[in-house]
Amino acid sequence: MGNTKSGAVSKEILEDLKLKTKFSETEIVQWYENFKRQCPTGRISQEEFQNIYRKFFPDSDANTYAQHVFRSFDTNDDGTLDFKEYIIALHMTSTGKTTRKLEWAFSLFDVDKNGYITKTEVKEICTAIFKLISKEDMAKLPQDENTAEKRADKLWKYFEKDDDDRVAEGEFVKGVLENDGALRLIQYEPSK
Ligand SMILES: [Ca+2]
Ligand SMILES: [Ca+2]
Repeated sequence: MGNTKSGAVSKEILEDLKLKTKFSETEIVQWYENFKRQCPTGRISQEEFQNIYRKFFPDSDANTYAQHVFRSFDTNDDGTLDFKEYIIALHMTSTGKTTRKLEWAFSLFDVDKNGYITKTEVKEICTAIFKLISKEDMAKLPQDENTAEKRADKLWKYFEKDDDDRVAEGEFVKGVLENDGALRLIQYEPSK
């Protein structure tokens, strides 16, 4: 309702998004209308983003993980997600086991954004993932991955690096693509 004209997505952003994602113009326009309805300011703050995550994980502490995800999506580092960042995030996280998704996973693990992942960063993200895991799922974890440290150790082994080495993006993507075990450890999907 109201003035729909001024609320339309700009041609420039539209073209850019069509290029960067496989979404159609119709899809992008629809998402934009949705986005504007739910987020009239046109920007999602970290707090709003955390609130969204909390709804998906009502029985656990999603805050730390949500902070990391937010950081990985906020590509221009201005502390908010605009429509473009939001759509690219949607594109990267919804396309399954693709190189694109793994590049995003890499940026999630690269906490200090220096282009490499260290074992300390892997531990940090594993700790955040652990806070997401529900009590029920926690009880079902295998012995060798039932703490954040063990999960990080196990994941790190897939990259065949020393503890003080670092993993570049290509090595990360390759390591995860070649090992289903690694793919499972970089994420948490609730069992139901
Ligand atoms: Ca931003
Ligand atoms: Ca890093």
